[in-house]
Amino acid sequence: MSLTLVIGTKTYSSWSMRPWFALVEAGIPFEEVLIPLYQSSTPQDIRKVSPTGKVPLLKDNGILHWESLSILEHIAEQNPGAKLWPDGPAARAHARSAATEMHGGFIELRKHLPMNFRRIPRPRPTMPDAVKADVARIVQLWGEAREGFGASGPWLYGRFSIADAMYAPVVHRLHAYAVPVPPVAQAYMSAVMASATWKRWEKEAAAEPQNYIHPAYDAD
Ligand SMILES: N[C@@H](CCC(=O)N[C@@H](CS)C(=O)NCC(=O)O)C(=O)O
Repeated sequence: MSLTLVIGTKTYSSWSMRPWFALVEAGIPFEEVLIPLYQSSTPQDIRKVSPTGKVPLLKDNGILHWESLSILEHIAEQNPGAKLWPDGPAARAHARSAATEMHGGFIELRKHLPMNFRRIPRPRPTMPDAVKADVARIVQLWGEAREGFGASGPWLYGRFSIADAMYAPVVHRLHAYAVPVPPVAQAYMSAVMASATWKRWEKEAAAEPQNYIHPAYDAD
């Protein structure tokens, strides 16, 4: 398998982080191509390779995959040994539903708490009720996963799965905006942030050049 993953700036690109996280965590080799976001050339640079004008994109032996969850499904299908979905019908149903709920939802959280790996963790001055509702639903889902299916390890369903990749940027958001969460969610977040994969993304984001940085991102 010859894989190329096209991603955006690691500091900001939450959708890029998802398939990257799964590939690295599963030890699947790939070539990374990074297109910096928020540059004057960004829209045309992404359009050259992407039918949607968005990243991430995966090229597998010349075949293009777009949309983060579709990319993750392809990675899981091509790498059955990596076991990127949990075992058992109930855990799989929960994990697939939770991953899809993330892909299509939590709009308010995404809008008000954008991913920014350079942010020094601190709360926003105000937190809209709609964001609080998204957070409440997320911690409910994480609690169900951890308490119902997570006994074998620190990830949502014990072993690492695509659901963890889908929620990795949410872990960052809740941490970076110092959002209070229950102990089960906090323990899960600490485990994700302690992983070598997380630390690698964090280190590579911190090493991005200054001209990748969008000043408006850290306004409050
Ligand atoms: N639904 C898409 C969302 C992709 C997306 O919004 N990507 C952002 C970066 S995180 C992007 O490409 N932005 C570039 C732009 O809008 O110019 C997915 O799941 O991959």
